[in-house]
Amino acid sequence: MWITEAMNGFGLTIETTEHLCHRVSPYQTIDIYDTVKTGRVMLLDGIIQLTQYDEFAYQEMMAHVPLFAHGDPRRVLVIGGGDGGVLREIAKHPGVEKIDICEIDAMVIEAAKEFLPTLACGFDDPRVAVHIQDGSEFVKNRQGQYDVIIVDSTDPGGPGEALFNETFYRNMKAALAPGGVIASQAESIYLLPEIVERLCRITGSIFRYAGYGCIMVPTYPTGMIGVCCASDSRDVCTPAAEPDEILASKLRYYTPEIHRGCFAVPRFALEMTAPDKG
Ligand code: SPD
Repeated sequence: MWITEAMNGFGLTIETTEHLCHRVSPYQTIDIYDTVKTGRVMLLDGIIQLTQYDEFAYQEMMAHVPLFAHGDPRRVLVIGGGDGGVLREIAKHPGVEKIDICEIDAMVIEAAKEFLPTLACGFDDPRVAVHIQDGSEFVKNRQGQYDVIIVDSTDPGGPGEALFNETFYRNMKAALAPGGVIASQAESIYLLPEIVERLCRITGSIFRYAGYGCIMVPTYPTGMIGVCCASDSRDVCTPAAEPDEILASKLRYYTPEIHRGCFAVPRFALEMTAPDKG
């Protein structure tokens, strides 16, 4: 059986072998399939969140770009990310002391633990504390608590809607310690250019430094997705630290060269991703 994520006039189709899980949470539908070529695939409300074939690209970039842009992160917050993949990547940094994750949907975490153990292993790290709550509420009144905040959200329109507005970004900024860095799932320049533009305008007007980084992910419609990274005190496009040999041996996508290079966007996307200081 073939399944298709249909989005904004595009479709991404994957051949499956078995429907392992279909659950309906208070927030969304959760589906996991085995596939012919791409390992297991997880969909929320019919939108592909990850496949085991290429999830490393997204999770590594979402985690290591902001962590290495910061250089010495100790306290990290993940908003969303209930599959655990971003946690797994953060846990590779021995200097990180505390990892909070705020996921609105406990059933996503349960499904990942049951069917996606290579991602949900991120929850096993003793530094991780899980908060089941709306991330846009959680981040309020946490002044100066985090070195890095990562927003691993679904697309706007579902439970992630509140994670795409300016108030949320202002609250995240307030929750950062001096030197802090944020990174958020920033959609595709081909698929959802209006969302890319919105996020770049918000981050560019709130933070001194901001950039849109491209990530190659063949199982997202249009084959790519973005990470929006921003800080008031660091040029996020340049890593402040680099992986040592041990950490580098655990990575398949992130390199310091990819970190610098991902922020170079194609000519047609320059205006769309330009930080607006207005
Ligand atoms: N268009 C889908 C974007 C999905 C982003 N979140 C993926 C979660 C993987 N940890």
